[in-house]
Amino acid sequence: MKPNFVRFVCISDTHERLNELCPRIPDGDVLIHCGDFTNDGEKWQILKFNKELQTLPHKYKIVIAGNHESGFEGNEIWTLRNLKRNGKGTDKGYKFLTNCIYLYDTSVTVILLSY
Ligand SMILES: [Mn+2]
Repeated sequence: MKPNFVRFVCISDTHERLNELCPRIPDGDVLIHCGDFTNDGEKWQILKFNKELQTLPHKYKIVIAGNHESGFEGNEIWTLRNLKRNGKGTDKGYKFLTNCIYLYDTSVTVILLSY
């Protein structure tokens, strides 16, 4: 990592296997997880991901939900889901993401200070 540069590291589709992938994720200033960190959005899956996120060294961690994070979308009509996803997920599951900045139809400004 060079001084006076910002390194973004973008990942997605870790599907409950972030812990296995952690050693291969490069360090950086901002980690962006572009969704599908779970298979079904179940609470235990979210908590597992949240715990594993904490082990990564990035200064900022930004996460959005993917289609596998069932229940994250507030206005979702659960009866329109396909059978495989029926009954799966966690209503407002994002509230269990305490080790990152969770974005949904919003943005964030991060400030990195160099010394
Ligand atoms: Mn996927």
